[in-house]
Parts: sequence; structure tokens; C-alpha cells
Amino acid sequence: MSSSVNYLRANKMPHIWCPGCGNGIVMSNIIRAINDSGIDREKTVIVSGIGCSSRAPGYMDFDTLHTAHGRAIPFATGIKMANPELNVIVITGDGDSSAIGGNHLIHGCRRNIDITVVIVNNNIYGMTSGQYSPLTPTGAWATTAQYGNIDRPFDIPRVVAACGATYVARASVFHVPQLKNYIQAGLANKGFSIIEAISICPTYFGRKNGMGDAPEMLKWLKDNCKMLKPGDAGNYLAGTAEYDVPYVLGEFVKTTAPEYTESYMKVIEKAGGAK
Ligand SMILES: Cc1ncc(C[n+]2csc(CCOP(=O)(O)OP(=O)(O)O)c2C)c(N)n1
Repeated sequence: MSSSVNYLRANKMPHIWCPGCGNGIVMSNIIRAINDSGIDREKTVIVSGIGCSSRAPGYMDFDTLHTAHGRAIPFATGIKMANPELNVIVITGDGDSSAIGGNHLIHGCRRNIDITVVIVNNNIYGMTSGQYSPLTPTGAWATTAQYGNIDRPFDIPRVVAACGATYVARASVFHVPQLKNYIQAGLANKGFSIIEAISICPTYFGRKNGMGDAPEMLKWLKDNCKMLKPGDAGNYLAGTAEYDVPYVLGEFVKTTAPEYTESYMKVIEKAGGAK
């Protein structure tokens, strides 16, 4: 494993993230996954929306695109359609991907376009100081839920599996080897891959929900995540598996389906080739 430092834009430092933020762990493991999978850096494009996590591509020395809130997947889709040889990676927050960008997320899954999406789920809108998102747990405090969130959160693996994603996994910023391995597996999958990274926001989630600082939040992840039992993915996705923790981690979907840009190339051939 080579140093991730070689892949950083030193001239963009210092970064904007708070002490103890999980974004650095996610970013470094995306870099390690890219490095270890041996994909061509010159053919790798990293796209993000808006949010603290969406600042990551700005610090990464690749071809990068920082787009509009919720719209990373449409931009990534355009890039992949224009040049299917590129490796396209999306970094997106829980709000960016599942609230304003939720419709794009489900249609990316449905199309099975060859893009790897890393959802950084810190349970909250970090950048705008703590509004609840569709991934905020029920009962949690948020600036927009002063008496506790009454919404039920999406379970990302179940949602994206139902929508047709061909690789779906979840890890946490405590479970670092799994996080890196799942991102690498997502990069290897020829189709739409989703890796949910359960992350920590000590400033707007941990502090306000009495969870303590970053070390306590990491300990919480250690104690409140369980690995999927072998052969149990189908049961988990069907809602029939019993796990007494908030987060089950593991690989939930590994399957194949026609990839969108390949299908589109066939349309171009049928129509008589690119003009
Ligand atoms: C169209 C639009 N609406 C709202 C905003 C304000 N805004 C910026 S970031 C953000 C939420 C970010 O939360 P999340 O995606 O969870 O990422 P995090 O900051 O937690 O990493 C919002 C609502 C915006 N920039 N553009």
C-alpha cells in the first residue's frame, strides 16, 4: 500500500474539516482503494455535490468536479456517457445523496451505469450546521428536530438494492479495512456500485446528541455495528434477519446486469455509428 500523500493537493491545505471529522478517513480509503486496484489515475474522475464530505475531491490530485448540491450523479453520468473509458467516482453526503439527490440515486441504480458512489453518512447535514437528513436516526436531535427526529431513516443498502445497484456494501470509519476493500470491490464492479460509509460528525451530531467527541464516537461505531453473517444478505435485504444493532455492515449485493454505456453503444451501432 503506497502513501496516500502522493495523491493529495498540498496547495489546497489546510482543509475545512473539524477536528475528529470522519471525512479524512473516507477520503484516504478511497485513495488507497484507487491505488491498490491499479486503475489509471489519468483516467479517473472524481465528482461531488455540495457539503463537507463533497469538499474531498478538492483535496485529491485527480481530475475532479465539484458540482451542485444533490447533482453529483447526473454530472458523473454525463462524464461516463461522454467517455465510457473513464473510471468515475462520486463522493456524496447523506443529505446530498438521499434528500435533494435521492431521485438521481435511484435512477443511477436503475440504469446500472458504471459509476462508484461513496455515500458518507454522518447522520446529519454537516456543512449547514446540523439539519436532519433522510439518514438521521429516529429520535436524534437536529437543529430542525429540537425534540427529536420523528422521521424514519432510509436503510441505504435496502433502498439501492431494490433499485438495481449491482454492488452494494456498507462499512464505517471505524471498520477501515472493510471500507477500503468494499470501495475497491465497487471500483472493480462493471456497473453502479454503492458503498455507504457510516461516518462521524463530532461537531453537529456527536456533541449535540451526547455521544462525546471523536474517540467516543468511534467506540460507539465499534459497539453498534455488526458484520453481516455469511449467506445472510438476502434475509437482511428482505427485512427478515435479526440484528440487534443500528448498523449491519458487509456486502449486500454482488450481481451483474447490462451496463448502461455498453447498452448505449449498441444503440449507436444500430443507428449507424457515431456521426
Ligand atoms: C440547492 C441547494 N440547496 C441547499 C444548499 C445548502 N446546503 C449546502 S450543503 C447542504 C447539506 C450537506 O449535508 P450532507 O449532504 O449530509 O453533507 P455533509 O456536509 O454532512 O458532509 C445544504 C443543505 C445548497 N448549497 N444548494
